[in-house]
Amino acid sequence: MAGKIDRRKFLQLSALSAPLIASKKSLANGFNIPVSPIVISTWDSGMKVNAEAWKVLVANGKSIDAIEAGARQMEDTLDCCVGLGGYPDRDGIVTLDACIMDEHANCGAVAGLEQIKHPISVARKLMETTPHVLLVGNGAQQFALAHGFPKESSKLSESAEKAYKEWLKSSEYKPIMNIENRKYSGPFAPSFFPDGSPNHDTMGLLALDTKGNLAGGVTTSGMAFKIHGRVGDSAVIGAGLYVDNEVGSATSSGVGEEVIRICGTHLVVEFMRQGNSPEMACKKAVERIVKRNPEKAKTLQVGFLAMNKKGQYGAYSIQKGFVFSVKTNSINKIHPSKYLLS
Ligand code: SD4
Repeated sequence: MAGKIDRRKFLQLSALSAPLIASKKSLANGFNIPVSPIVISTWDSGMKVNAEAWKVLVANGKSIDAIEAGARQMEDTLDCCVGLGGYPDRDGIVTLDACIMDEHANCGAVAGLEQIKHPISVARKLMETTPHVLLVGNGAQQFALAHGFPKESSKLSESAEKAYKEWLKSSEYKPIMNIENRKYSGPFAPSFFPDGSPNHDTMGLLALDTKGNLAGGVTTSGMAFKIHGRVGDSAVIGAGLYVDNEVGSATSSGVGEEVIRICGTHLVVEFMRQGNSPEMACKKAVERIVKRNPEKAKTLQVGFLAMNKKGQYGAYSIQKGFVFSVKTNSINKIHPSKYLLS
């Protein structure tokens, strides 16, 4: 008798635990995980960025602090596309764009910032100490200097100088980028990077802390060989970054003008508000770009990355090649993004 009851109980328990087992299965794909803390970021370079952000998150720190720590890691790295080692504009000057946003919709941004190592921290300082949201060029630099950020050399990094000299031979502005990531070789490999390795990897990152608060940040040297004074999506709240603590957050990488045209990340967050998953929200934003100009889209790359309030995440890009990095308690890896055009 006791054996029978045990068996019945066992069967009842098995039935109850079936959904749990099923949900564990979906956990394995990494896309359906209600979890915090979590940090996700654009590109494979996001692995190191996530590791820095994670130190803050795992110590029950705030998502905004994790974002700043992660972005600073990238700004400290010698890289084609972020920080002072990045590729210059067509006048040979490195100009940096960055923005940051917290769970209260506080935000700060800098654009065209020269000779300052940590634009993400300048953006945060602006957010926290002034009523303003965006400073550009000289004004942004003066603000940074006044707040104790040291002025760095204007000398190009060795790789940036090499790339710039190579580009000067044609001086043609061709924003073909990341249609194939550096790990893949393909027909759309960027033509103006002499060693063939670096293409353009703006750093956008999104975090959810243990208190359930979202924050995000973006930092970049912008499109290589742009017109001096050009500002991309990475300094524009609602384009390169948007955070709504009730719904979710999104960031972007790719040709910034296309992202600005559709207020890209704000659109992604609104799609999530309507009940779409992060991946579907990103897909719909990508479709909006492609629908407006299908012919032009064939040679464009834009990728969106999003996370909702539950820590579920997803991405979508126009072309193959966009990847993103994820860090949770149980995941630490690079994901390829789905894409629209083949
Ligand atoms: C820009 N969106 O300046 C940036 C470039 C970028 O990966 O994302 N590169 O338009």
